[in-house]
Formats: sequence, structure tokens, C-alpha cells
Amino acid sequence: MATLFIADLHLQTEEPAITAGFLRFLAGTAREADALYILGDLFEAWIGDDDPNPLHQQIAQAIKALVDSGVPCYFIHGNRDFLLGKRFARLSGMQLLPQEQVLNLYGRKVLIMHGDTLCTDDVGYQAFRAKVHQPWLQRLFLALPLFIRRRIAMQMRAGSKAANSSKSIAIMDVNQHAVVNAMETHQVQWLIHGHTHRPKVHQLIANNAAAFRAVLGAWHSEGSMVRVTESDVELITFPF
Ligand code: LP5
Ligand code: MN
Repeated sequence: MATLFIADLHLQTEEPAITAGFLRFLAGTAREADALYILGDLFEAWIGDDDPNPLHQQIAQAIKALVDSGVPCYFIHGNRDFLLGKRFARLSGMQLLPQEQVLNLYGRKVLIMHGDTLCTDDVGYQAFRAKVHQPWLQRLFLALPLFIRRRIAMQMRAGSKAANSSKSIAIMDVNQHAVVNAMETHQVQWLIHGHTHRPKVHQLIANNAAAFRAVLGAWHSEGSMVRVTESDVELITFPF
């Protein structure tokens, strides 16, 4: 049997092919799994569980069908959907996990996270993240009318795009010390994350031994997943 990991689908009404690919994945490949873990940025931008966007209902129903078929589904927040809350979790049957979680998969200890917290060289982003993760600010934002929240999210997306265009590729990647530090804190030889959209399995040294970091790809024109079995950890791309 296998446990599956995906991240960075960035689902939005404007990208129906990605939604269709995800729905097919949920009704097909995922049904055979022991569990499905979604490691953040499932949605392009989440402004509250009360957003009546029909896409959200459709996705909740599809995930619920998977869960009801006997495949548990877990979610770690990304930097686009960190406001996804208990109401959507209940609707979809997903279980919300903290930002870092260690799993024991078939005897292998694996650390999972979205990956944005590893990008410690991106000082501007880390400052932004610290601000928008303040509970009082989130409560204030969620109390605003939806049209204002939508406008603020659009301004943040525009600000982010503008900021990213002047950042180097290296700054927006993970920091090696942050990676080793996370793996040594949790005493693991495997790490799976997304966020950087640079799919690859990297080899490194952590805890004075060989260690591996599997980076999930974003779902642009094809799907990306990590499949963990008793004998293997594979990074797989597949057509929608
Ligand atoms: O997301 P992406 O790929 O463009 O870049 C990320 C980092 N950017 C972000 C910002 C998100 O895109 C914004 C998402 C909105 C979610 C919904 C709204 C919820 C609001 C809640 C309020 C409590 O995560 C980017 C990283 C990049 O990944 C690579 O790691 O570099 O970081 C930034 O761009 C941060 C900048 O350095 C500074 C941010 C500018 C934001 C401008 C704010 C304007 C707000 C106006 C409000 C009135
Ligand atoms: Mn991300």
C-alpha cells in the first residue's frame, strides 16, 4: 500500500484543467492509497471559509467522497491558504495538521511541512508571514466583508508578484541550514515539502547520516505527487 503527498495545486476558477485533474486524481489514484496528505497551497488564495465560491463546495465534496471511501485526508496550510479553517475541514472531512508533523510510514520517519518556513533567506517574506500569522490580525481580516477581503487578497497577490520579480532564485529557495536544523530537531532522515515549485529529491547529511528531501512540484500542466511505500519514496509526475 502507499501514502500519497501533494501540494501547490493553486486551485482557482480560472484554471479548470487543474481542477479537473485533481477531481480525477481524487476519484482514481487516491482511492487506492492508505492516506492522502495535502501540504498547502491547495487553493490560489483563501480569504475565509465563508467565501461562497462554488469551486470550494465542489472540492469539499470530492475530498469528502474520498474520505468516506476510507482514505483519510490531512491538510497542512500553505502561504496562500493559511486561513483555511475548521468549517471547510468539517465540510471536506480533512484533518488539519500543525505546520510541521512527523509521520511514521511503514517504519520510516518522515517530516512534512509546506516549506515556506525553510526559506529563511527571504527576509521580506518571513516578516510578512509573521505579520499575517498574528491571530488578532486574522480575526480582524475575517470579520471584514467578503468584497473587502477579496480586494486585500488581490493587493497582496500583486504586491507579492512585484516583490518576487526583484528577488533572486536563490533567495526564494530553502536555506540549507534551516533544512538540516528542522531534520535534526525532529530526528528524521526524510523530509517532504512543497512551496518552491522545484520538484526534486535532494540528498544531504543530517543527524550525521544520509538524509533526503523530496520537493513536490506545482500542478501547472501536470500533476505531481510523492508516493511512499514500504520499500520506496518516489517523486512522480502524471498527466491531468
Ligand atoms: O505567493 P507567491 O508565490 O507569489 O510568493 C510567496 C510569498 N508571497 C506570499 C504572499 C501571498 O501570495 C499572498 C496570498 C494572499 C492570501 C489570502 C489573503 C489572506 C490575508 C490575511 C491577512 C491577515 O506568500 C513571497 C515569497 C515567495 O512565496 C517565495 O517564497 O517571496 O513573499 C513575498 O512576496 C513577501 C514580500 O516580500 C512582501 C509582501 C508584499 C505584500 C504586499 C501587501 C500589500 C497589502 C495591502 C493590504 C491593504
Ligand atoms: Mn507556497
